[in-house]
Amino acid sequence: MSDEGYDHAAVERRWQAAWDEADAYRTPDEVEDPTYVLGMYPYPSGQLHMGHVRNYTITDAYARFRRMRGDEVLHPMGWDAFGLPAENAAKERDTNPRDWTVDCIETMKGQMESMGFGYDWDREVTTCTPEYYRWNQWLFRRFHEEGLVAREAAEVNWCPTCETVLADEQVEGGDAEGPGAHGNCWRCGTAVQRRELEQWFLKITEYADELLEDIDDLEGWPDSVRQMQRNWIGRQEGSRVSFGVEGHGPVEAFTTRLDTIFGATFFALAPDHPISEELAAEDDDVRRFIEEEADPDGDEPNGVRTDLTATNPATGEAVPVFVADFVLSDVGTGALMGVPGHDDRDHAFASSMGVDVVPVVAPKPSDGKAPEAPDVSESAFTDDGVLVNSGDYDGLPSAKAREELTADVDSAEFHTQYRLRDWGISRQRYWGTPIPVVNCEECGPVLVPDEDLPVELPEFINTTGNPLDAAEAWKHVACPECGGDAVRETDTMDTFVDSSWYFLRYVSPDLETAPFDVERANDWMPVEQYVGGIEHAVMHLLYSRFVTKVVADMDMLEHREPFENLLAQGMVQLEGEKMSKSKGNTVSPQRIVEEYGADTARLFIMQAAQPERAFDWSEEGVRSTYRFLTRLTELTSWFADGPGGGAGSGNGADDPVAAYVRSEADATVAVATEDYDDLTFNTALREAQGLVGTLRSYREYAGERGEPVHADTFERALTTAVKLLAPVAPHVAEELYDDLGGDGFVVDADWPEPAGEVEDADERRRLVENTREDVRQIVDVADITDPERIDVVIAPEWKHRALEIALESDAPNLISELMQEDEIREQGDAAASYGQDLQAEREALRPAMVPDREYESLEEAAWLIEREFDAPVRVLRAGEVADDLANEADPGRPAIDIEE
Ligand code: ANZ
Ligand code: ZN
Repeated sequence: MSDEGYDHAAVERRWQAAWDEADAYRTPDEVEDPTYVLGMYPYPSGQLHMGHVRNYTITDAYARFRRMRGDEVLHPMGWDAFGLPAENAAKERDTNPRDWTVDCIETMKGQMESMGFGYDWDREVTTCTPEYYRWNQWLFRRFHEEGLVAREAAEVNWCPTCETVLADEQVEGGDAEGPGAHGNCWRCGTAVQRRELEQWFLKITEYADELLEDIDDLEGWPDSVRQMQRNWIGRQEGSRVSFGVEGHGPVEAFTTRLDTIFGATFFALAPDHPISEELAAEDDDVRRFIEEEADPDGDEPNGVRTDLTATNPATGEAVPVFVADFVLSDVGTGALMGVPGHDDRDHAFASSMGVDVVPVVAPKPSDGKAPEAPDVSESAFTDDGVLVNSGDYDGLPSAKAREELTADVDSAEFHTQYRLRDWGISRQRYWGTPIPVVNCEECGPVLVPDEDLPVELPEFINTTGNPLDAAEAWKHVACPECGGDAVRETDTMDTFVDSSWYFLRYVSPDLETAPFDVERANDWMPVEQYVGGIEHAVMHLLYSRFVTKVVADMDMLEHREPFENLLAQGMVQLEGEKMSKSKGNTVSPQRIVEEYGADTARLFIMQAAQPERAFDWSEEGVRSTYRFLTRLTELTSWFADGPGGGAGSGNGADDPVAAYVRSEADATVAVATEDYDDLTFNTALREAQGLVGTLRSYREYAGERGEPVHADTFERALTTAVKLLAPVAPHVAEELYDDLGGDGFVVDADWPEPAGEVEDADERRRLVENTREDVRQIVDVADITDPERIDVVIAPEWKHRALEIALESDAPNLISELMQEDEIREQGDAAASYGQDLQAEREALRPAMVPDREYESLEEAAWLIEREFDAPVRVLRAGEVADDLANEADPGRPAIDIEE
């Protein structure tokens, strides 16, 4: 506990209880202006970490901001409660995943409450409950009815020692993703094998085009995420073309560069292409390559020459056939035509294999010249160009050649290829949604009818394999179709199924007749602001987009995209490294809450950086945030107990110092509101803290002069600062708002509005800042220790006029234009010299305020200069001083005269 700080623990306890009591975060039932703000729900690991705190502080602050601005906000929270870690933890601790998960949820919920997140807990969604996962099963049936479910054999990781399927995360060492994964079992270290199993797929590829095209409309998403999704879908326009392989007939390859076919001097097959596998049975070299050497992740392309040749359909020539590891079995057809003259990888491969390299595309020649074949002996020429060495096609541009060749070559046809694969949702483990299928000997796989849903998980059995396989009583059922003996599907669904629609469940979390209420979903959706980690940039977001589109096609939703705006929050780091349990460099949110309070933790995180950026945790930063809140608390008590309590009203509305404070408050509101709107909380908070700083100076200044502060001004500005901080530091804001006599909760209060003019706030601030900086410079350069008096002189009218002309004019010679004005010409040399300055800085000129407004602004800010330099300040108009002093002043940059 810090004894120098405010009593954060008491404040936070008090307001959390008050919010609870008043049900302050209940979502309104009737909504006119629906705003859905959502953070990605967490996996209930049992520990809230700083990444969570950052994520949920962002959504919470934004939700509170929108609420104070008068919007009706839906801001729920739930649990991504299925998944492997719970199953592993249960095995280790000899408990069951349900109890373990429920415990973790309880702990984390408590931690979230201690952070002061304003959730509507009545809408809590927990995916491991039958009330939730029955709708996964229901949706699976609907997808099936729409023809969007397929059952196919697919490979899984298999540990022969543990006799169990392993998730990719359970395979250690090597690259465990995708086909060809290799590595060792995480439990026993045995080399992992691949096994084919019948699995269920959702046909996301049917939506590939729409998913791709609609990315263009997601303007509220970071470009990086949009690009990652495009790449993941990976649409490529090209051609399929067959090469006749000796003894095997035509073999298809995919190419985006059919224009290069005359340069296809080899043909290559993936190691697991059916022909490669056939060859491996007879040819030892091929077998050895496939089993021992092939490394799809290696830097160098490797391969083995087979005894076969293939016929290039364009040239009619026989080319050698290789089995090569850079040919991927799950890309295109698993075979490619190798064009070393125009593809880098093919070039590297051909060079090491001694295959011919023939240039067939030349750089586009300049007009009238003949194309000249590029030198491809050292490296490939990979751009489009004009065909050479290509028979009748010579001279055609690449694009045109692709069209013509695809039409002319018998075995070629246009083909659009995707990188995206159907979504395999089968997981051979217990802690997930049972796939609602029964396998009948007679009828094959039969879907469990709606009225028998949910298919509930049986009790957990602690075994090495899939506990559902061991659940004999649960497994054996009558076939829903023929009534005969049948066995349940023992696979469960990928947990990405749960998260692909949970945002829809929040709109009607208790609905028992459907996954969500259509009308409410139409009201609340799309999520207006979604916030989460960049690690979900592809899968979770893509699956959610897919499910949203399917549901829309089933007439259950009017929206085709789930998330309008997406913020991917940056990492919380310690000394430049991502905080993570495995690195052992985490900072416990709980400790920070105990020592400094949730408000300090939230405020520190939010002011440390823009939310998208990574930032470094700093204990010193935390302490300084805490000191700020302590000072604010102290300032508020001083005011509430003194001037705010009616002790004195201070100088009236015409006092320039009070006027300064009022315009600062207004400017602060204007800027901070825009920043909140843009989710740049760090700058909004800097503004609010700046205003608090101004108020503290005001208090001191008044105190030094033995005058009271102007109570109305002070109260209004302080309340403004408190409200601007409220979304981020809600507990202390409630406390101070209450101290200041606010009505009800600050979370329900109206967002502040500027009371006066804020249009020239930027210029005003710049003027004051520049002036202060100039005084500092002069004092510094002239080594003035004890100034007697500081004069600040406004630029003469004619200079203002000249600046105006300079801003408007596009005449090449600005000076002669200026000299047409009598008022300026009369100034002689001074005018010429200022004209030259303007001409020189023409691009960078900014408008200045009119002289009267400059005068007024500097009068209002003079006290700041007086305090800083401990000398009286006079603000003077040009006419009040000698011409040469006045002429030193520019608009926006007064002249300074200091008397020692
Ligand atoms: C001939 C060719 C000539 C190609 C040329 C490219 C350049 P990118 O490169 O991303 O546009 N390809 C086809 N199937 C493949 C597989 N199973 N594994 C690895 N690579 C494969 O992707 C398209 C190109 O990838 C295709 O076009 C093919 O090489 C290669 F000057 O065909 B190309
Ligand atoms: Zn049957």
